[in-house]
Amino acid sequence: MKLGLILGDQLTPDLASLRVLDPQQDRIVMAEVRDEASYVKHHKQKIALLFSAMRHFAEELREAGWQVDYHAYDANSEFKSLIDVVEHHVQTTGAERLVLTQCGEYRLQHAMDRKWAKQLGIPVDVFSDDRFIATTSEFADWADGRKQLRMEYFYREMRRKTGYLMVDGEPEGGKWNYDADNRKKWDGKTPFPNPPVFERDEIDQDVIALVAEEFADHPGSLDAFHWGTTRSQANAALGFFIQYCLTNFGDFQDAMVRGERALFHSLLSPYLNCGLLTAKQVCDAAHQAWQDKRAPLNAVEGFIRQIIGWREYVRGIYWLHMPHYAKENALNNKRALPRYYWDGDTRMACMSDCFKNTFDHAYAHHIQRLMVTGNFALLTGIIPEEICDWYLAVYADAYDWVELPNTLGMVMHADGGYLGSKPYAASGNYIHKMSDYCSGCHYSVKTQAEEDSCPFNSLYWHFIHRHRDDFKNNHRMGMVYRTFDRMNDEKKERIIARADDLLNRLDDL
Ligand code: FAD
Ligand code: DLZ
Ligand code: SF4
Repeated sequence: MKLGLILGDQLTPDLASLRVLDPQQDRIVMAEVRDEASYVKHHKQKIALLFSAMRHFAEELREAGWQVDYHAYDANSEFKSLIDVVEHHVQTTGAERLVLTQCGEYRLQHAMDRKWAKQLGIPVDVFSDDRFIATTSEFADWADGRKQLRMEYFYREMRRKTGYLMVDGEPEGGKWNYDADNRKKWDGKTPFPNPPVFERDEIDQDVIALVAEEFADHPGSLDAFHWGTTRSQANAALGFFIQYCLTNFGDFQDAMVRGERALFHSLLSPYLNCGLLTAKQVCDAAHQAWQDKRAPLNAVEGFIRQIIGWREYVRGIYWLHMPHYAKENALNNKRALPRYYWDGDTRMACMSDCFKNTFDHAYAHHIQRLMVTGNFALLTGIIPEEICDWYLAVYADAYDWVELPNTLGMVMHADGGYLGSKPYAASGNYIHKMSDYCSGCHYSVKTQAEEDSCPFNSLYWHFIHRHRDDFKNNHRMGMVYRTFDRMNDEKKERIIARADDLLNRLDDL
């Protein structure tokens, strides 16, 4: 008899390990455990979503005829970690093998590979996670011999592999990428659809009460817990996105609007990452909308690229370069994460709105993460590990394999430009151009070195100035350095002095 362990982010009925197990003979174990729930201070909604989705999935498996041993969270349990639970079950059932699907975090996978078989005294079979479009070895083959890895080229391979938006081997419409059409500020007119709100069943209610009690000191609120926790709710969320959001997804992909939590984004990442939806299912639905002429090409291409491009690409990089990737700090950052990343209390209107979305919903859309909270951490030189732990904690979709390359590589440029050829550093001007935040802000986006000047403005030039040696040979940064060098000395000094002052009292902004 074999034992199959299903992790919280493996809630997919045709998971690789389930395909090799036999419901008649083998047993499944699933467990809510302290170690997984607290390796960072996960947002309350992230834990609630995972625990509830795990409990619903266990029911789904039982209905399909599986024998499932499920450990609900108990703070006083003698089992603190997954290996504790598995060891107990191996002993009580006499299982001869443990069967796993490759997991999403190096920390756990490493322990499984190195320690579990020895500790359990039985063989451990690990199957590749084929819910992804590319296997980790396929990515490694593609990366082999390339000096720099560019998402765009990998993405084209994935387009060819999947056939999405391909006509006779050529990209639909003649172009691979329609990003240039996807940078509009919101027009102030197109109405935002209200994201679906799901009814809570008994399982949800039990879990929400448990999380409120046991994880009270974790960040975020449970008041607006709207995530789906079953496969059918996740399917409904996908249907909602395709019907009401996809058409405008491309146009307003980079826009930000005060008080609007999702705009036309899909809110599907938590379901994709825990296995309630698969990448193929989501891309098939978007592709079908294009074929039925229900959504324009720039939107469908942009959406599919995020999934078969970015999502697969960051996973490939993660497995190619862990564990040393997590330790990189190419810009030699030394500053601690400011207080407001945890309490949300700041006079910067853009940051405040992103924090509110984060704490109320365990969500922020990509541009909020990249160009506001991420950009601020880049400009101020936050220690990569601190900002990475923050992103890993506060979002319902956060798992190391996807969070780390996005934060450490894309946002913090801490891998020395391996993932992105140029840092995504921007002044307040970018935020002003793409949002309505600045009109309601304590600071003025128009000035750089005054008492009330937008912090992003002087911090941007401070970043450019202090990293001249890091970027002076980067041809994509040439224009920026020329602009800086053309400023008169007095102006430069005032801007740098203003930034130094802000950096000295970073917690007070
Ligand atoms: P949409 O805008 O609707 O996009 C559709 C889907 O594309 C997403 O659901 C997601 O699966 C995928 N996607 C889009 N961009 C990326 C990307 N850069 N990397 C990987 N997948 C992408 N995404 C996570 O899933 N988990 C994380 O922990 C995570 N951490 C991030 C940290 C930082 C600093 C940044 C800048 C981005 C991070 N992202 C992460 C990527 C992206 O911000 C989220 O996937 C997206 O905001 C999720 O919201 P959505 O489902 O509404 O996305
Ligand atoms: C994120 C998470 C949380 C909060 N809790 C659990 C848990 O109690 N049990 C479990 O199996 N998985 C949990 N997870 C997801 C895991 O952390 C995730 O499966 C691993 O990190 C591998 O990606
Ligand atoms: Fe953000 Fe600066 Fe605009 Fe204020 S003025 S909202 S701090 S970009």
